Amino acid sequence: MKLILSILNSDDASAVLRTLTKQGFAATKMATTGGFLMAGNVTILMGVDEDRVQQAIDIIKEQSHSRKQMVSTNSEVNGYYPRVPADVVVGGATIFVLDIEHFERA
Ligand code: 2BA
Repeated sequence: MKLILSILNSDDASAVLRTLTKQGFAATKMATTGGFLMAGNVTILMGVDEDRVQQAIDIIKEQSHSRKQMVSTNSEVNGYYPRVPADVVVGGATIFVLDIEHFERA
């Protein structure tokens, strides 16, 4: 079994979770905050059998879209205010796949 940890734009989370659930995947959604923009995003945790990992990744990728986010001179980024407005491309999804040493439901 693997742990898939994916960080998504909040606007994509419902569609991703709906599709994953429909396909029989178990998932946990957590409200998280990106360290760079300090904006809300969503992290989804999934324990997945190895032979279904690629299917899960494909669903996440299909339903996640990249967006340009304007960082204005009033937005604090890591303790600084940009001198000029800038566009940052955020997403689609940032996906990590980790080995699981032990899994059980108690
Ligand atoms: P944030 O950390 O808020 O980053 C938002 C976007 O800002 C990033 O989009 C990237 O385009 C840009 N960015 C991040 N760090 C930067 C830096 N040091 N200098 C310049 N630009 C930077 P994504 O790469 O699509 O990341 C979206 C969110 O995914 C991130 O939100 C963070 O919450 C998470 N993430 C991305 N890479 C990660 C990693 N290696 N480890 C943990 N979380 C990660």
